[in-house]
Amino acid sequence: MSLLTVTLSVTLLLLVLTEAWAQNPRKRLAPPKPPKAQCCDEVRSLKLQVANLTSLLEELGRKQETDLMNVVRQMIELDKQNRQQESRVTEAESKYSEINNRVEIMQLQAAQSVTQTTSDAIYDCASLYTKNYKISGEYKLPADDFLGTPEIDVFCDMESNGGGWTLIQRRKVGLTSFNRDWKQYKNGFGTIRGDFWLGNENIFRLTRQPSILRIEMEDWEGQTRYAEYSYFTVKNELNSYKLFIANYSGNAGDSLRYHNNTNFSTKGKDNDKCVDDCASLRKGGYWYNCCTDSNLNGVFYRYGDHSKSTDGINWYGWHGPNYSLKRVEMKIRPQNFQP
Ligand SMILES: [Ca+2]
Repeated sequence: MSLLTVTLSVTLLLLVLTEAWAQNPRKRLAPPKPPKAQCCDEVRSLKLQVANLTSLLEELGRKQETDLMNVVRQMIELDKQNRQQESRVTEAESKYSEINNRVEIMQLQAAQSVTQTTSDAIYDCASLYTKNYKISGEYKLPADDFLGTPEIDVFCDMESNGGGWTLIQRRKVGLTSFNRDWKQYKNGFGTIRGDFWLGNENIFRLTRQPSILRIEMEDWEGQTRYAEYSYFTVKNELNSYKLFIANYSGNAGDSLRYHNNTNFSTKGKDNDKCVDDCASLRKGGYWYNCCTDSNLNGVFYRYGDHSKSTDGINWYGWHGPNYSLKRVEMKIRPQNFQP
């Protein structure tokens, strides 16, 4: 190694050492920066406070929302309870008024039976109406020699179109089968406050006085229609309770005309004008022709099933052969009745 090289090396080493010494103390001696650190701490603490406040606010908001929801829920529940109570009151009221009506009717009938003479005999709901029985409901008609009727329970409609109507048929509940035999249709069946057929024998006797037939119907949409015949009578059993109707008026269409001048048929008694057995096809007792333009004693179908069959409670003039009505009432009144 030459002297020059050694000298250079030592010089370089010295330079490096000097540099290292010069940097180290500078670092060690760097002054602290208290103002900057203090500011950051304050900001950090403020930020933390803001964050805390924000989460507190959020929590409060959530709590308020929950409280509000609870209040709304309670209000809905109260409203529901209120409505249930209201409907219970309404039900009780209607039961009460019904009982009241029955009591009133019974009192009136008791008074009537004491003062009754042959000249003001009670044949039907129309004669009750003219004697001031103006509440719709169940009545007992006494046996009558003129019409040849036994004592019968009837339902009187004292409101529709002037009142005085004796119901001969009703469909509204749907639990009573109308697919019955001759004898049952002859004597009547069902319950007078629900679904029933008054009986062909009773209808024959009641319509010995010139009568009007009124048919009221309701569909599953709550619409109502009616058909009225100012002439209505049926023959006696020997003549198969043959139907005679005339002079249609109404808004349901004339769907009984097709059945005019036909015999009554039931299950097991095919009196219709058809090769087919209409009563078993349409599952009711009726004045079947070949077979129907209406089938008011057909099968009661509920909403949803009411448009699937052709043996339902049909009135072709309104809803055609594939629509079973929700409610039907057939009622009669003497032609000479003055409301
Ligand atoms: Ca036949």
